[in-house]
Amino acid sequence: PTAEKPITSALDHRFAPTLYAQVGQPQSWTLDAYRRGGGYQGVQRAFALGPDAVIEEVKKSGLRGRGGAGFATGLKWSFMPLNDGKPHYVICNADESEPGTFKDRYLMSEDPHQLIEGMMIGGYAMRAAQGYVYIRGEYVLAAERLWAAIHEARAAGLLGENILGSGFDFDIQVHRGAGAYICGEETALMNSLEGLRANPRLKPPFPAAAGLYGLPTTINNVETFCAATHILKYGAEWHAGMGTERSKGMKLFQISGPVARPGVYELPLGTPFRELIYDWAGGPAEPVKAIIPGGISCQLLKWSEAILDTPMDYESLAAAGSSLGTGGVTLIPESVSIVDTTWNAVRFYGHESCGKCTPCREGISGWMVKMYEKLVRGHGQPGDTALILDMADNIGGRSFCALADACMGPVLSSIKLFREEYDAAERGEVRRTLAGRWRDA
Ligand code: L3W
Repeated sequence: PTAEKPITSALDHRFAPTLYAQVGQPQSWTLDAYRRGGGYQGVQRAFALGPDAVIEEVKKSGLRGRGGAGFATGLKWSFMPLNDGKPHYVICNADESEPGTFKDRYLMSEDPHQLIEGMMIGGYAMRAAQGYVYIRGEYVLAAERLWAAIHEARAAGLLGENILGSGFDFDIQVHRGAGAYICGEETALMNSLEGLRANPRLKPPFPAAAGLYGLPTTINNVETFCAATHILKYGAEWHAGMGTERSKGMKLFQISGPVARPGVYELPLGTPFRELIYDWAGGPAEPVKAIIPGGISCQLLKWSEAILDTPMDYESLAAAGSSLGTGGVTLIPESVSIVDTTWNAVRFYGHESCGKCTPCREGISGWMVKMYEKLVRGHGQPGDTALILDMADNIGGRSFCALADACMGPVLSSIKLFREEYDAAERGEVRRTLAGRWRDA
C-alpha cells in the first residue's frame, strides 16, 4: 500500500499485506520488531487528530466489523455517548471459536502490539480508560504473547497514564475464556467478564448504551481493531481504496479442507473464491461439492464455476444466498456425506447452546441432534427431512441470540442444495465417510 512496503507476494498481487505483514518476521511479537515495522505511528496520528476526528476517519475508511456481522465500525464507535462522565470500556472479542476460523489466533501470537495499538486508538476515540481482551482459553501462546506485549508497552509508557504526553490514560487486561463458544456473543461475553454465567442479554440496550457493568462499552473483533491501526497510520483514503464499493479494505481469509496449502491469506475484499482456492491455496486435492464461505454459521454454497467467480465481499455473498462471515472458507469434498457433515455442525451448536431459551435448548440440543443421529446411523424414515424443516421453522428467528439462527444456516442450505442425500438417508442409505472411515458419535 505504500512505497516503504514492497509487494512481497510471488503472485501479481494488487496489494501488499498489512495485517499479516509482521507474521513470520524474527521476534515479530516484540516491541522492538513492531517499532521497526513502523508500529505505534497510528496512535500518534490519532492523538494529533483528536478523538472525534478519529471516529470520522474510521467512518470514512468504510471499515466493517470482521467478527462476522460486518457492522460499520465507525458508526458503532459513534454510538458511544460523549462526555457523560461515566467510565467507558472497549472490549476485544478474541473468543475465536467459529469452526473454520483461525485468523485472530496468529494476529495475537505473532503481532500482539498491532492489537494493543488498535485498542488504544479505539479507547482514545471512545473515551475509554480500560480495555479488555476476552481471549479463547485454548489460545495459550497468543495469551502469553499478548500479556508480555502489554507489560512491554506499559514499561515503554505506551499503556498507563498520560500516554506519550497526550493526557490519555489507558490500560488493557487479558481475560481467558474457559471453552464456551457462546462467549463470542457480545452480551454473553460481558456477563462472563463480570463473573456471571455466560447467557446472552436482551438487545436493546446495545452495549454502547449499557454494556460491561451497565456502562457504555464497544466490542470489536481482533481483526477490526488491527485494521483500525493501519487506517490511522495510512489514512482513511488508503483503506477505502482497497476492496469493493461497499466492502472496503483487506481481509484475512482462511481456507481449510482438501487443498494443497490450507492457511490464512490476506487479500482485498472482493477477491473471487477462485483466486483464494487455486492461486493461493494450490487448488483442491480431490473433487469438491460444497463451500462453507465464512465459518459454519453461513449457508453452504454448491461448488460451481459461477460460485468460483463470486467475489468474496459482503454484498456478493449475500446475493449468492450466504454471507462473508469471518472469511473462514472450508471446502467439502465429494467423498463426504453432507448429512454427516451437517450432523457434525448441529452437534457443535447443540453442545455450545447455553440452554437459556427453549428453541435452542430443546430444538437443537435435543431434537435436531437426535434427528440427524437417526439419519446418519441408517435409521432414517420417510418424512424425517420434512420434520427437520418443520423444526427449523420453529427455531430460526425464534431464539434469544444468533446461535440458533447460525445453526439453521448449514441445516437449511444443506437440505436445499443436497436434498438427494437426505432422501437417501431417509431410505437408510447414508455414507459416513468423513476422514475415510466410520466414526462414533
Ligand atoms: C448500537 C444499534 N449498536 C447493531 C451493534 C451490535 C453488534 C454489532 C453487529 O449480531 C452477534 C454479536 C456477536 N445501536 C446497533 C448496534 N449494533 N445495531 O453492531 O450487530 P448486528 O445486529 O448487525 O449483528 P447480529 O448478527 O445481530 C452479531 C455474535 O453475533 N457473534 C459473533 C462472534 C464473534 C466472535 C469474535 O469476534 N471472536 O466470536 C456470534 O454469535 O457477538 O452479538 O456489536 O451490538 N442500533
